[in-house]
Amino acid sequence: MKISRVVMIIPTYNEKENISKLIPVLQQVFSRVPKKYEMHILIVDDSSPDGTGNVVEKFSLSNKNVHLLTNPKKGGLGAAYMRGMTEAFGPLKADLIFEFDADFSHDPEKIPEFLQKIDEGYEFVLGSRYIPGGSIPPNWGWHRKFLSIYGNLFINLVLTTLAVHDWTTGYRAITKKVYIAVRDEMKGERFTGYTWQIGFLHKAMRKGFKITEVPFKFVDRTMGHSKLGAEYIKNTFMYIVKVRLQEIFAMRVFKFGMVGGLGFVINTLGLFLFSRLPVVVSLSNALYTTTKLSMVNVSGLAAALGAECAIISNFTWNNLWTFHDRKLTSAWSIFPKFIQFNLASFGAVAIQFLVVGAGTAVTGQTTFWRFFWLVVATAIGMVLNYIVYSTFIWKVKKPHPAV
Ligand SMILES: Nc1nc2c(ncn2[C@@H]2O[C@H](COP(=O)(O)OP(=O)(O)OP(=O)(O)O)[C@@H](O)[C@H]2O)c(=O)[nH]1
Ligand SMILES: [Mg+2]
Repeated sequence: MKISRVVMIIPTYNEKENISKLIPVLQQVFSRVPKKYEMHILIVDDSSPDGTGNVVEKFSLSNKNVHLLTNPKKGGLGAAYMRGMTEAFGPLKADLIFEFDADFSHDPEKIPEFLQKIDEGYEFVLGSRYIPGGSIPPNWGWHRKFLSIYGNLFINLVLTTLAVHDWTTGYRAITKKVYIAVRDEMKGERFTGYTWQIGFLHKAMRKGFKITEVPFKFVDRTMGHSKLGAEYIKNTFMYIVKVRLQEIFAMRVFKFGMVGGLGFVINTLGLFLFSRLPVVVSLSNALYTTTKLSMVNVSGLAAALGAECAIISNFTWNNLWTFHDRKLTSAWSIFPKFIQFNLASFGAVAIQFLVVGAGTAVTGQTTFWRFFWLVVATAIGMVLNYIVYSTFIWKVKKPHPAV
């Protein structure tokens, strides 16, 4: 997509001195970016008591590319950015926005470098403090340094990615394409400062956008006050753990495991209950008298009934939950698949018998080895079942060829 209109979104709360110095500095940098870019500034002010809004309004009279958006009350950084982006990509017709702080922590001289990366085809550019050429202020206290450095490492670990070095940075360039893809998921949740940044980046990353980093030296604010508080740290921690858990819960393998676990409980309970049910006892007696098969005893019959209950539960939950995106709905597709499912389950049990039998034949029948082979056999059975389910029973639906 051709990028021509760029809006720098700057949220402010009590930044009067900073903003009156920052706007001229930004205009200066704008005069040096390639002519194809039309640069704008959008200040999102939460009715700052110090009159930041009035200062911006004065600027906007003589600077046509300076815009002010006023929120009636302080609503946090996430809400300010959400409104700012809606305005920038909507009425202001931006192709690209920047997230930028008012307090001079973000070096404006780096703006052309961000634009260069966009030119190269990146869709999301982060200003990073933790790659060569970037830095945090040397005068930061050890706890803030520690939190910032190890906090980022921790986020990478929890979210199992190493692609990004600065998750919490508030210096970013974001294309409209990324915004469109991510915005709906960002609505409806109340984001504080860091969770907004982490959440937005994480969603964009999972959608596979092209992301890169530009190093910059973070400068401590000299005017105004920090809005960073202790509750930010707690919120951030809770947020990333929650996000990761949600991801795990959404994983097919996890659901498959849960359904299997429930099946195991049902199986065990069924064995216990059915073997005590008078009707099962008399049925087994009747069957034994007619067939004379020794396996048709009470526990054999109870085991079979318990197993079938587990199979029905597994089939139902896998259909409704694990493979809900490939759900079987009509009776005539469910019936043959249910038969296949039964065969696969019996197959898995047969393989387990074989593995335990062959294994203990080699290692001997001690309790340890029996248990060991049972675990191995169960693992093999589960993997095979998963393969059968996902490739035969709940096949990926092929789209109908166009006629
Ligand atoms: N509109 C709006 N802007 C906010 C709000 N909270 C913070 N900001 C602005 O967001 C930017 C970043 O906030 P800072 O307080 O600098 O947070 P920080 O950079 O993490 O911490 P320090 O640099 O130590 O102050 C600044 O321009 C703030 O004025 C808010 O609730 N509403
Ligand atoms: Mg700051």
